[in-house]
Order: sequence, then C-alpha cells, then structure tokens
Amino acid sequence: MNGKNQLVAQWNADNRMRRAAARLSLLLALLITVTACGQMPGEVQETASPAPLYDGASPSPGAEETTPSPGAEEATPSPEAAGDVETVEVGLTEFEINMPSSLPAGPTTFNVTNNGTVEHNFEVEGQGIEKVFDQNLQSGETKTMQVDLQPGTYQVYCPVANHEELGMTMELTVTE
Ligand SMILES: [Cu+2]
Repeated sequence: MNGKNQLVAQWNADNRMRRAAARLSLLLALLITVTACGQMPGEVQETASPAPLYDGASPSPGAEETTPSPGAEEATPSPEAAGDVETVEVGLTEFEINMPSSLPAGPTTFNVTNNGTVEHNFEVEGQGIEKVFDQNLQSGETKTMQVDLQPGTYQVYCPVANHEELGMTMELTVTE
C-alpha cells in the first residue's frame, strides 16, 4: 500500500512539473509572438495606406453606368407588332376544341394549350393552308402556331388517333 502511495505522490509531482513547464513555454511563446507582432504593425500600416487610393478611383465607372438609360426606346416597337398580329387562345380537352368559330383575316398567333389528360395536337386546314405541330402537346403543355389567315372557311381539328371523330373538330370562318 505504501509503495503505491509513493508512486502516486511521485506521479503527482511529475505532473505538476510538467504543467509548470507547459505554462512557462506558453508564456515564452506569447512573449515571442507579442514582440514579433510589435514589429509587424509598422510594415502593415505602410502597405495599407495605398488601398484607400484604389477605392477612391472606383466612382468613375459608376458615372458611365448612368448613361445607357435610353432602354425606353426598345419599348416603342412592341405596340406596332401587337397591332398587326391577332392572338387567339385555344384550349384542347377530351374531346373538344375551345376557340372562337369566327376570326378576322390577317397574321394570327394561336396559343394552344392542352388542358386535357392525354396527348393532343392542333391542325388548321383550308384555303391552301395546312398547319400542324410537329409533335403532340403533352398534358398541360402550351405551343404557339403562326398562321396568316385568309378569308374563307377552315377545318380545325385534332389529328391524334380518332379524336376528330370523338368531337375534336370545328369549322373556322375567317372574315375580311
Ligand atoms: Cu386530341
């Protein structure tokens, strides 16, 4: 028992010595870093001074940014185009085509939306015109078709499977 206690006491003493040594080395390290840092600020301040000069130069490009404001000129051409082209909304469902049965002649944009649950397409046929989308519209999909409508009658229908027989067909009258 005594031998063990002696060992423990010795271990404790060793431990204290090590801790003291560690504190000393820490203090030394701090002193070294403090003295080293003490020399540094002089160099840092010299290099830091040119930086504000660069910041001062930045306001000059800002003045150039204010010049390209005439973006308003781009807005003017749109009303001219809107006046020439008629936009028609078309809805496709199982199994009917929802759109006006009469339209004025002229360049027309059909905004065709598949509101159904299966694939559909949209074909305009008449007066030497036959237009259809290369690929069917998926459920929820919208595609646009440009047609220069001439006065007369057209057949509008869905060419997918037997959808035309099921009701996806209508006659479109184009007036002058
Ligand atoms: Cu269809």
